[in-house]
Amino acid sequence: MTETLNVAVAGYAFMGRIHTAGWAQAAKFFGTPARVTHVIGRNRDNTQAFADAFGIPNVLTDWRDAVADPDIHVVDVCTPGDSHVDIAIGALEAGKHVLCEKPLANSVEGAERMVAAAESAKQRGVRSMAGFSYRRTPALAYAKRLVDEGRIGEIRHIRAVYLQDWIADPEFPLVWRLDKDAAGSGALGDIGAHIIDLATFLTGHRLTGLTGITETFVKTRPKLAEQTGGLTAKGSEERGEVTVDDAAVWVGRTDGGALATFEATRFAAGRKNAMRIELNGSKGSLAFDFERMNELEFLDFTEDAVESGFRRILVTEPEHPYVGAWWPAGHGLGYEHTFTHEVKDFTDAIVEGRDPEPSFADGLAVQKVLAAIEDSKGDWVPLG
Ligand code: SOE
Repeated sequence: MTETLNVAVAGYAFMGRIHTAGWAQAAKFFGTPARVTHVIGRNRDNTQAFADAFGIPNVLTDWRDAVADPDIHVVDVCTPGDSHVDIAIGALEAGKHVLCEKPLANSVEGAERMVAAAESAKQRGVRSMAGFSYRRTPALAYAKRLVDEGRIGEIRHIRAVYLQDWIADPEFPLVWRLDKDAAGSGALGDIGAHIIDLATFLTGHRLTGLTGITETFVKTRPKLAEQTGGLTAKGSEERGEVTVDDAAVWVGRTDGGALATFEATRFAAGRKNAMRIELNGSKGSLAFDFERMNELEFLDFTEDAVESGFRRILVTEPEHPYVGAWWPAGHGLGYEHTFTHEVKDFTDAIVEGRDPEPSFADGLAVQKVLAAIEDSKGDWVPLG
């Protein structure tokens, strides 16, 4: 029988919360042999309140205590980017399997150190994975299956956008996601990272070069008085400087011969979590929008044009990836399910002794693209 893995989740505000829910649901719906035994947060009272609400037996205020605890097998890093490198490397060196939220680090150099630690830990059977949760959206996992089966042929265009509007109000306060030291970059790393990863996941292509520009529309904002939720906060009277981008656009070429265009913004009024990707190939097209996450559009270009058109596939059948473990056909899934699938896949890989995907090296590849976009300022930047 597989030993149940004890998981310590670092962070509890938004990602820590949803990962914790994911671990609990994975055990229930997929029989995943893991449970969250510890939550780590700097503020003891708030962390304890979270632990009480989510039924977590132990609270730690320093990640080093988790790393030193022989009873903890997995560390799940859900903190802001500025602590990823230290926690992940500390945990890997102590022999803990590590799942780390995206973007992997706040710099290429940090991500490289994490990859080195992951490679060395791998020799000792210790696994690591970057948390690009959208790969585990059933419709996107199914889209990948169609691409792999050659249903859209040679890919010519990758067209991806990630549109949100939660800071479009210039009076929205300076939360950590708007602070370069804490987050590394703005919309670029927070949501742009997802579409860079997804484009590679779906097509297998990597960018060979790009040109990009970024913009910070609102330069100062009220300083943070209180974080009231994952993406909500109250501001104070005092104002401070926004040190990250509000939006980024970039275009590139891929090693598979495609042209790729991307846009990431938190200023698309009315778009809440519109992570959209369209692929156009020689034999067909696929289109997806996370705001309709249970649907996938597919156009079979080999059909007679007179009757062909985009068909809307409801990705809610038990035969679709992950879906069979949930509800009867047609009943649909939500954002949180992607995290359940993520921790399930991560644990399966640990138990089966193989490397989970996406790896830290995949996370580093995304980091290099992010850095190239920031460096580009409209110039062409080749990617190795
Ligand atoms: C905020 O922009 C955010 O929560 C991202 O940090 C997540 O990665 C994304 O899934 C949803 O939006």
